[in-house]
Amino acid sequence: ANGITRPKGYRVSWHYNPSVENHHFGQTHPMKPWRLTLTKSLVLSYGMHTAMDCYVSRPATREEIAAFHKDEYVDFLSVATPQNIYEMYPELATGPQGFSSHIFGVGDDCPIFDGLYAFCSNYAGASIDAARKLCNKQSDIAINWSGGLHHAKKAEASGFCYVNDIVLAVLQLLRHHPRVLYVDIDVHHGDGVEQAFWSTDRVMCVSFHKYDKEVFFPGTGPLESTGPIHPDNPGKNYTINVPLSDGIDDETYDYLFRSVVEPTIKTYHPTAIVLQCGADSLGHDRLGCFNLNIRGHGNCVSFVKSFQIPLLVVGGGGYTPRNVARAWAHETSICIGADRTLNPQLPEYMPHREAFRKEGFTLFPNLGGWRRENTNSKQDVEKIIRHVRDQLAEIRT
Ligand code: VJV
Ligand code: CA
Ligand code: ZN
Repeated sequence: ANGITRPKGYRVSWHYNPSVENHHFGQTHPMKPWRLTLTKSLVLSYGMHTAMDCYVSRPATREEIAAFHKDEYVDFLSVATPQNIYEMYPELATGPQGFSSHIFGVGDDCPIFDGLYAFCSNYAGASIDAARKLCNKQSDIAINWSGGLHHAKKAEASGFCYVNDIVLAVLQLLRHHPRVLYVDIDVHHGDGVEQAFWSTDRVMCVSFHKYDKEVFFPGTGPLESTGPIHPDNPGKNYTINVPLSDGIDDETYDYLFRSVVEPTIKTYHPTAIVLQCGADSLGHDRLGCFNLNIRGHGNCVSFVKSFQIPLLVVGGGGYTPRNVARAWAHETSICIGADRTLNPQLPEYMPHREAFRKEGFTLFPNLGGWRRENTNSKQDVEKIIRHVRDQLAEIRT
């Protein structure tokens, strides 16, 4: 009745465990699992679940998490609670104002909340499940909107991320795939994934992000940061960074994305791709500073999909929940080939419809153009494209 059918010739799976919605970083913390509730509401109300294989994912096991993370850190995550944390580490309570602690990275950005380990193991389990569906060819595109937490390090929480589900999923893909391409359109630099695969040519990491050292988190990812410098290190040139300034618009981003991603795929020949779709690169994001619209953001998904290479799609940042949900619902429709079928007006009857009132119940509100101007000049953009072209020429040998 809504015109949504299974895609022809390929399979899409959706991996999700609604238990992730029950966890809260804290009342005023910008990371809101509510965005996942809204995303699910749109996906189901449009009937998009009927076009996918839908799996309730299981929590990742301790051993699966320890495939990347240090044992002591996994132990810590699995036992820490808001009640026992100060007993275990009294120095957390006595740190300087607005402390950023060095105890496994916990602090204001990464608080210890009730159910933290259940939250982490569930979003990680969904990414691992999704990767396995791609490995055994039961899916061509596998989606986990609750994943994409790209800042987590081996033994350290960072930037709202505790367990790096992307690294865990890539490790799964590497069991069957010789080369994995990672593409990250979150407004923040994908530093945790970059660091994990810094010294290998089996994973190529590409991140587009706002870059302003010392000012914008995490402060890494300049254009010149392309892997280890030593000529014998296999990771040399297998990292691509696209540093951007405030206000980038759909047109500029689309041009840059195509100009970087197409030659990268044609040079590297990945056998699987992981796309991190952080929605904090949209205009009007609470933490971001770009001017992308839902369609501009979604164009990145369409473009990557067009290469028809097994694709893992994960979420990431996104701090204006209703727009995150719009973007990820639209991108789900792109994955199943229904983006031209969906009614841009939201379904008449759906849970939480009121959350979308402000912009008039449309999937495509105007998020670009006027809040801040595009400070990325044509010269900046061309310099990036030249740099990437020269870098790719080095690995062709
Ligand atoms: O900029 C930072 C680090 C500080 C120290 C901690 N204070 C709270 C903020 C400044 C230097 N952290 C960033 C982290 C961004 C993480 C992005 C994650 C992702 O989207 O890439 C992937 C999921 C940052 N920006 C804004 C905040 N933190 C922030 C944190 C809060 C907050 C308001 C802003 C934490 C708690 C509360 N409010 C109550
Ligand atoms: Ca990024
Ligand atoms: Zn982000």
